[in-house]
Amino acid sequence: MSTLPPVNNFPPEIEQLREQIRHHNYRYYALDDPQVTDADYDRLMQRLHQLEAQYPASVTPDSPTQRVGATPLSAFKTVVHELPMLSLDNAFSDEDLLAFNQRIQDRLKTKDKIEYACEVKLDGIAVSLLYRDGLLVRGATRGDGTNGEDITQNVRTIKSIPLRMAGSGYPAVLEVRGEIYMPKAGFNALNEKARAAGEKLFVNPRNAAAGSLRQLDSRITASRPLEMCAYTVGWVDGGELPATHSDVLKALRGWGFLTNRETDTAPDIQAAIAFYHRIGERRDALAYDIDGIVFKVNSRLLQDKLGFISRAPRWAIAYKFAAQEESTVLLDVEFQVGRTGAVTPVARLQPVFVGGVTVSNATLHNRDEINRLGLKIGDTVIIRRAGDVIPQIVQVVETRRPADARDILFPAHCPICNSPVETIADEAVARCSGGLVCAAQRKEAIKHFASRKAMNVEGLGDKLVEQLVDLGLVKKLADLYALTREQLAAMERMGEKSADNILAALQNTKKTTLAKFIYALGIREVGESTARNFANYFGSFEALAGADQETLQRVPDVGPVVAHFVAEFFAQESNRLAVAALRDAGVHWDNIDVASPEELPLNGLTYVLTGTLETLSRDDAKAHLLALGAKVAGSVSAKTDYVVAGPGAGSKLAKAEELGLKVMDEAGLIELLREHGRQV
Ligand code: 5U1
Repeated sequence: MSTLPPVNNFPPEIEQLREQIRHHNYRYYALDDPQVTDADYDRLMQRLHQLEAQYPASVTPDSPTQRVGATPLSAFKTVVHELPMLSLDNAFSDEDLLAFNQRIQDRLKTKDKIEYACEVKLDGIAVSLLYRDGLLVRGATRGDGTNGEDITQNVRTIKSIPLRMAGSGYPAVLEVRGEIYMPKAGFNALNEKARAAGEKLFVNPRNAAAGSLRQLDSRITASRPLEMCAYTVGWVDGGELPATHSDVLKALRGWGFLTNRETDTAPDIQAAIAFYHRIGERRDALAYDIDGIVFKVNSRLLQDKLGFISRAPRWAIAYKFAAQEESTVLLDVEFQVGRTGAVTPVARLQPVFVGGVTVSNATLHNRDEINRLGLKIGDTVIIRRAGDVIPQIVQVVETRRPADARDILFPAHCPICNSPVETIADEAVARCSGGLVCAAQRKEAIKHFASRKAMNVEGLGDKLVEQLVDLGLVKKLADLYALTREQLAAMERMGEKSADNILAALQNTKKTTLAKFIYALGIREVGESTARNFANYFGSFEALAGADQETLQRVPDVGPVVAHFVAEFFAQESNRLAVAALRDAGVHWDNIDVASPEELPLNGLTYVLTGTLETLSRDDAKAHLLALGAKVAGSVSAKTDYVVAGPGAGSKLAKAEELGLKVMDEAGLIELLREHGRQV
């Protein structure tokens, strides 16, 4: 980085810091390739804040410290777009897209293949950013395409929007257009916080982004996890742009804008269709919501020849994915009882096709959720099913409430065992007080015990567990090991062969690991990774069972709530007896030689697993790495040390290669694990 001359006798460090911070913003947002840690970045910002406080006259509007405006607005001013912000025609099938290509060829009087730029269509808010001589001077919403709202104060708070463009060679006037959106993780965290505070939740990331941009107080916008991806330019003056759309995007990246990574050029319409289907398969795994793919004729010369029809360009189209939200009717609410006795309301819906599947049930979580939604039976509701997420009711359409809509009444007694349902103060959840007297809780506890990540008893599926409990053959966990061939063979859809297989599976899985056994007990809030942490910390079951709450909280990721549930579990004699009965039945494991975390051989290293592992299951690979002290992360970043890539590894492997990270295959991982004494 160059050393800049002093400005107005202020210490040159001020402008140097600004340059450094802009450079790191560029690395982080435009290139997705940070060169410093978050802590180092924060230190630079802190130092700049400090110097600017010392030299207030040095502060310039494009200083990285000047993102948040101090005074809230009373209203947004209207902006008239110099060039209208267009909308897009839609396609809903491959045939629609082929017809679009045909229209273009016909209009251009050519049979030549048309090259397309392919981009994801982010589900956010379209915005226009105006730069003069590289400085952000205005941010506006699309509005009706002609008149938008001036949201300059708010867009300035979004860190992926440069206040001053990077690089050089940009036009004197450049209007950058794109989408402001809220990534899924930020949206979930925001809603979690709102839920905890008893506040209204946002319906989806798009509404959250829109609501965040519509704030008159930019400090609120600044607190929201928004990003902006540039996807085109509008008004340009005093400069030239590249000849193709894909090169315009590259130029924008060079000037410091975030552009979407899921972008490609397709040499013809068939390749464009393949791009749509490829992204469609990965839609749920993306970090943000998309509602389609946008195809644009790549040549800007051809774009000009094609022109516009009403408010949409002839040279672009949005090929939409299945909607993730639909409306339907709430027919009834039933109540299910879970493993820990939680009584959960479940919505029975008029079947509706949403997010690619037909949905007829949705969880309602708890009483608070029903109150928050203001829900009644008979209401028309909006269902959202994004990816693998359980369908949710996100909104009631109050204008369509029928006159005979009914209130939802929580049962005072358990629908399964008739024990009283209790609601503990400060807990949103209502619980059946029946404990293991309640067949529903017993069934869920046994299903959990036998499940893949717990004891992994193959063949002992949910339906079979339900029959065994209903017939009174299994009253407690250890009863599983006393089942006979005759008893099992007499169950529905079972023969002697299946009965033998289940008996063999029960025998084989008696030898387990300490972590799996702890997890299998189904202690409240003790998931797989917490169970693993307990096993690694205490080394033996006795040490865990005898630990007090203070000691329990020394275990990584264990706070007072988990410590309370664990201590409570072991304080109950019925639970101690249940464990003793399991041990009497032959369930056993090896204790672990406990080493302090710092002594573990992979302490401080972060691994990412991607692609298919053929020998180890992914869960086992993760468990082995964690046991050796490594961290296992879900995504690749500059902080990753090793990527373990199996066949079919996709974008994570590509990113690892881009970042120059060390990559190993499964054989390499197994060798490493064995070197450190793991039995694989
Ligand atoms: N990715 C992307 N989204 N999107 C939306 N590109 C894009 N282009 C648009 C719109 C409305 O319009 C231009 C084709 C003018």
